[in-house]
Amino acid sequence: HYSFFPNRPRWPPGKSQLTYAFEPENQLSDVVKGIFVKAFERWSEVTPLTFVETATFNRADLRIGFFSGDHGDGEPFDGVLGTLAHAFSPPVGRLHFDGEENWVTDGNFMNGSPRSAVDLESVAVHEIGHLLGLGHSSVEEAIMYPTISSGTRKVELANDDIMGIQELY
Ligand code: TQI
Ligand code: ZN
Ligand code: ZN
Repeated sequence: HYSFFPNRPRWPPGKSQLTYAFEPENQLSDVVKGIFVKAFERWSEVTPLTFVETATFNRADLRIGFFSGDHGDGEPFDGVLGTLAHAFSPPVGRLHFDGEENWVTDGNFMNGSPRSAVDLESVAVHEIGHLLGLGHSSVEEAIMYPTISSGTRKVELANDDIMGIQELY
């Protein structure tokens, strides 16, 4: 079953359009940015929320970046595997990915791909759930279930995720 953060933080009811921006120093490719478009779509399909990219990083509601090790927010990353990413609950909107992971961005887990490969879209859909106010779920099929096997792709919301997000928005 789905859960929320303590005190149920959420984006305010009058604010259905959320802007997002990428850390300019990361110089992310269009392929990576396109993965975020798809990940946001999973949630906008089932809520009144819309997500629009903006160029002004400092004014965006949701700020996305890749960082290694200590990056100044008291939650350092730990290299390959372990922590993959973290997101802050509303109204903070920071979404950080561990730059040292072997991120898979082509959706292909071929034989022989490294055991440490992590599917970026799967992690992005999960972290956006946190950004919007969802905690973890006890339902194994749910995007918000707290573990995923390395080399696995899980990008479709389960009914449990949909019921949770629709209770908030
Ligand atoms: N990062 C954890 C996560 O996002 C951070 C975390 C730990 C957390 N406890 C929390 C966030 C409680 C909110 C509330 O869950 S992670 C997965 C999964 C991680 C893990 O790097 O371990 C995914 C990030 F579910 F697969 F294990 C993304 Cl998809
Ligand atoms: Zn961080
Ligand atoms: Zn999580």
